[in-house]
Amino acid sequence: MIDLYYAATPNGYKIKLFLEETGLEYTIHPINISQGDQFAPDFLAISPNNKIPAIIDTQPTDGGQPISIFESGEILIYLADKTGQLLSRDIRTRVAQLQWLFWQVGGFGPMLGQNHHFTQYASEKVPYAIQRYQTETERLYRVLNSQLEKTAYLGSDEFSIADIATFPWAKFHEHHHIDLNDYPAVKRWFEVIEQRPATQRTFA
Ligand SMILES: N[C@@H](CCC(=O)N[C@@H](CS)C(=O)NCC(=O)O)C(=O)O
Repeated sequence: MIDLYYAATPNGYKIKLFLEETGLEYTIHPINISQGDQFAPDFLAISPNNKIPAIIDTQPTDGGQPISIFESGEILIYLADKTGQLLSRDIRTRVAQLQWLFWQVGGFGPMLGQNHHFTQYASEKVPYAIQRYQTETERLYRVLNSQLEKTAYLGSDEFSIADIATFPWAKFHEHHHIDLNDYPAVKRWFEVIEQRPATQRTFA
């Protein structure tokens, strides 16, 4: 059983999407990040960086005490290893998939998050910041498009946790002023993942 500490944000959706894909049993514990739940001592004990998502695996494969994990990239790798799904065992494919997973957690997520912040939430309009993050967002979409011209999914022709990490951010492309028609390979990839039953359940 997986306890998922969750809010309906791109980083939260990643883990829900994995759990829906694999059928692992899970319970959602909502964390209201607008009201400050992420700063509660009980939550900080699991997620010291005060961010969702976090999980507790109450039945780790070693049969020992529950394991708690924060950081979406590590949660996805842990769950992929636990289930033997959605991360290749082939060394070369695994490298390709993991480098795109890290590309997402280190770039595509944080930069698009800054884009959302400065274009939608900031109380003050800061043209320099808006332009900086919009330019970087478009660059990242070009990088994504170039890769998806070469492989069906991120890093390989197999759907993996790299796609699971990236799709929930691309889902909000309109929020970061991206027209997918300008990125045809991303559009093709996006539409294929959008149709997966687990994706439909995750975003229902
Ligand atoms: N690097 C973290 C980022 C997680 C993150 O940014 N979570 C946001 C929601 S999408 C959050 O919890 N924000 C609350 C806060 O910053 O106080 C991960 O990949 O798990």
